[in-house]
Amino acid sequence: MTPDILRTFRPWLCILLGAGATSGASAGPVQVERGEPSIDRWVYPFNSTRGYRAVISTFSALGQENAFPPLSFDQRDGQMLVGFETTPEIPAGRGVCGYRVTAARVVLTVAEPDAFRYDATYDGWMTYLPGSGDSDGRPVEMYGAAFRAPWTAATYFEGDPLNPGPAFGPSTSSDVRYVYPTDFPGGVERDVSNNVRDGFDPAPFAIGRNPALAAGAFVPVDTELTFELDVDQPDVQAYLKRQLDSGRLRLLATSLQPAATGGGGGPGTGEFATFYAKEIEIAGFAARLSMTVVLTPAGDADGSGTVDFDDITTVLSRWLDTGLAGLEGDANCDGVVDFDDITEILSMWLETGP
Ligand SMILES: [Ca+2]
Ligand SMILES: [Ca+2]
Ligand SMILES: [Ca+2]
Ligand SMILES: [Ca+2]
Repeated sequence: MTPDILRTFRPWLCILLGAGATSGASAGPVQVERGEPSIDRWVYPFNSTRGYRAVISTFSALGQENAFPPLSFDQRDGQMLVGFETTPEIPAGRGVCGYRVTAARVVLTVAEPDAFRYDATYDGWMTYLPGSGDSDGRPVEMYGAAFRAPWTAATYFEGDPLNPGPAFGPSTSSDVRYVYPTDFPGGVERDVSNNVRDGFDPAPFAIGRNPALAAGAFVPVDTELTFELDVDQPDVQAYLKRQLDSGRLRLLATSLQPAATGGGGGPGTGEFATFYAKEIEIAGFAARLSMTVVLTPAGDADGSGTVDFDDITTVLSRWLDTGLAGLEGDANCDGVVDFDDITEILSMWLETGP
């Protein structure tokens, strides 16, 4: 059946569904606010505190990745893991199609005065090549967090002085860290820690921004950087849905800001960001989360939270699109928009009633 034929049936569908009304499966958006993370850890080979450090830096090892064999370093060397539990406001286990995130932002607060310059836009990988030049500093980026065996998001924990958390990785080498940043292209975890070496531009979930700052200006201490996650980007949305289904959100702040010259840490100007961890124990300084989520019922093709005629319209407008399960129009969560989605909408409608 084609969209044209469906449009022919539209008047009948309208009568059947009572167009304009909504089904009984209606639910408003759910708001989640967290004033501090459940976990924040410095992900860095030489971090001995494993979770209980009060400040966390993000920087690169560009130019020094292999300067000390047999050690090797990821280009995004110092990374900041932050995690928030999303239950009970958002119930876990609804399946990835049981959620749609309409807004998500994380705020990090800068812990050192005038240590790096403000760059609110992504810098392409080629701008990091020797001689390419950059005059306005480097952005701090946020990505999803992926885990390597034997650790998972559920088991990787934050330590304390008596019980240090899991190690950085099985060894001090590149490409092995137990938690790494991913941009989740097509729903697949890929490590973006060495994107300059590997010659590709990842898609950050967010860039740390503060509209009060001037481009290229040094960032004052206690400045807040807001990471507004790009929920309209399908890979970001897919990542967040998976996180909500597990009940835990994990994100990594990373940068390619140059670490200090000499004495280890890589060449460069030493302009890199340091943020407060929750162990600073000063109100308002820890990472915080604000998130808005629609709990979407089966048949909700447009993620509005209700099943109604707009879902039929959405299916028609996205007819035969394919992608990750739960793409717009995919009412039955099988990754393709087709007549089965119409059937799903109708059956859910008849089940819940207008
Ligand atoms: Ca911590
Ligand atoms: Ca720049
Ligand atoms: Ca809907
Ligand atoms: Ca489908």
